Amino acid sequence: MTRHVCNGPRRLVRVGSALLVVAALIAVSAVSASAASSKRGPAAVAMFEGRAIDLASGWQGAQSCLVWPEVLTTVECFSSEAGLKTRVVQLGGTLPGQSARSASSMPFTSSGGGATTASASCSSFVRLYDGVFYTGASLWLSSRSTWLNLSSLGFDQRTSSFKIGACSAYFADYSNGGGAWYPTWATQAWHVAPWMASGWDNDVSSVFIS
Ligand SMILES: [Ca+2]
Repeated sequence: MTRHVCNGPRRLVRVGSALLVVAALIAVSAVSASAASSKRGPAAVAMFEGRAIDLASGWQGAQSCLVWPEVLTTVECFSSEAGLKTRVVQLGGTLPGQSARSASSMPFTSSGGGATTASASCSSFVRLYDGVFYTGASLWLSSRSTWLNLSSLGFDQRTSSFKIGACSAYFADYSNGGGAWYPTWATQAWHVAPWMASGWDNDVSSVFIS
């Protein structure tokens, strides 16, 4: 009597003990936003206390600068943010918070509510601060649909806190939107940040207001 002993090898395919983590799978969800980058940079020359200063080579004592090319022919700087606010009101602008009381209680915007009018400037400003908790020198920006390079404004890699206005924005590591982008969920309309996300303190080089 013969027995067939089937000795076929059973292969246990063992998955290697190391689990590969593919860190590069972090989806950048906002790529679809059409970013028509323009090489047109904002003017580096600003008016401060009656004289022209070159922002790219330092603010020379100015504490707050207003970049509003849709209204002003040059950038204007002030010795305090209060002075800037007075100027904005004088020019017929609205200060953030004046008409939008719901801002502070809305850390996120609903995905369906992206209705913003497509004008050249946002109805309220993106405000960047050199210090945490909105202290130190501040830069107010309003121009939409173009990358604003902060180096030409003397504010490259200085942002340590910020307030977004009525229009969502993107912050980039390099000029013209290059390099990594600041977490886009954190720069939606009305978002404020008393300090930067990890790794982003004094790191923002360009800003896009959508
Ligand atoms: Ca800073």
